[in-house]
Amino acid sequence: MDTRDYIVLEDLYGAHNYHPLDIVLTRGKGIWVWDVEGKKYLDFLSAYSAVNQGHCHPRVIKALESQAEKLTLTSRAFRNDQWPLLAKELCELTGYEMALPMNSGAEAVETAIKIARKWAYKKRGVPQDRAEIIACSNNFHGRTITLISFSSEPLYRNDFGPFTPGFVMVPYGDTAALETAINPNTAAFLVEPIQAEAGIIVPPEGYIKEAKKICERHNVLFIADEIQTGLGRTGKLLACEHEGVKPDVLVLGKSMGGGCYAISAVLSPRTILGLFKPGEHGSTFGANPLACAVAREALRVLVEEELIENSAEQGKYFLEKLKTLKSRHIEEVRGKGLLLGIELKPEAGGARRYCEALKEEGLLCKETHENVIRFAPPLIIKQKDLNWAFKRVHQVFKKI
Ligand code: IF1
Repeated sequence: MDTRDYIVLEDLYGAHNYHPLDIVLTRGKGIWVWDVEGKKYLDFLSAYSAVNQGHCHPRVIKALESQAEKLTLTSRAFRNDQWPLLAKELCELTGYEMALPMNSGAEAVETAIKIARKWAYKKRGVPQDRAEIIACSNNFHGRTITLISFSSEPLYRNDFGPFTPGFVMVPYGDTAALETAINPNTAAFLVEPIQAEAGIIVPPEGYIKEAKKICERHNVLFIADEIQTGLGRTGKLLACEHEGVKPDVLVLGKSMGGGCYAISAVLSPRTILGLFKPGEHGSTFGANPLACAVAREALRVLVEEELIENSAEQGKYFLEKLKTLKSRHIEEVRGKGLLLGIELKPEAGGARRYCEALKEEGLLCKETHENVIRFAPPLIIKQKDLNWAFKRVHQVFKKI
């Protein structure tokens, strides 16, 4: 079977909820992936930051294999010997007291919302069923009905109502609007430290710090969705660290699973997650020993291979290089660590054709919305590979 055959099959039997680049990948190693024709590409997307450790990292795969031979799933009806260790290691790494494991990012954000509501009723004295969560315009937190209920993107919402009530929207980057939106029923403020999906939107400097202060002043929880920005992506363990902020509730996902297993988590002090009582929340696959063994190794790799430091260093290097691009089509180059984007001018004809052209040159990246090309290579990437990538980017901008 060749590329065409796979595409025909997928389009015939698979739902069309995506518009992928037309390459069919079959193998990955480190920063490289290969398609079914044997053509090699540099992965400059990392499955939206889920593959921070690189494809098929030998240590992660070894952890996966050896755990798979021992025990894979118990459900939470019984305990297993991996979750306690992951819980401890994750709390020690991030500086929190308690962790709650889920599978997908969306589930973890839903979990954070549930516990914020319970906290509001038990600790803030909000009347039952009146709790409000403040979220930001252009947010992306996942695809469930509740999460799209406060999306400002019509594509994610239209035709999927009715929606979950209890959410209030404020413009991203606007602390005055946040403070105005807070009222006696407010439970939490939910925010991405950098809005990745919205187009690598970096908020004004000091925004996260000021927003946290406002939340403290009004006794409102500050929930950071670091599913994409966390675990080294922006050059710090957590993107909130850039402003010295420790969220009350932290949501992690994606590369926690080392690029090979879905696992996510919510972290907080005991005073918050400690409010969950047995039976109030859970998941069949949450904290399964296979996921936990993989996550433990994925986190060790992140620290021991100094991927956070590498992300900071290489990200700075690549951003400087991108800034040397001379093209009348470029509006702005921005980002932190290895979460970078090129925003094109509206008249550039859209980011998609740039991604198509980069693919032809062997560099895989993805547009976000109309006009932003997103770059997010695995955090193991070295300078010489960035030079290789830059040559391709440079060529494509020269050609188009
Ligand atoms: C898709 C986007 C990225 C996230 C943040 C929660 C979630 C995500 C900050 C939910 C997920 C993914 C979802 C994936 C593509 C990707 C994406 F373009 F859609 F928006 F990365 F930018 N919070 N982001 O980025 O996590 O439930 O998916 O595990 O929907 O196609 P999930």
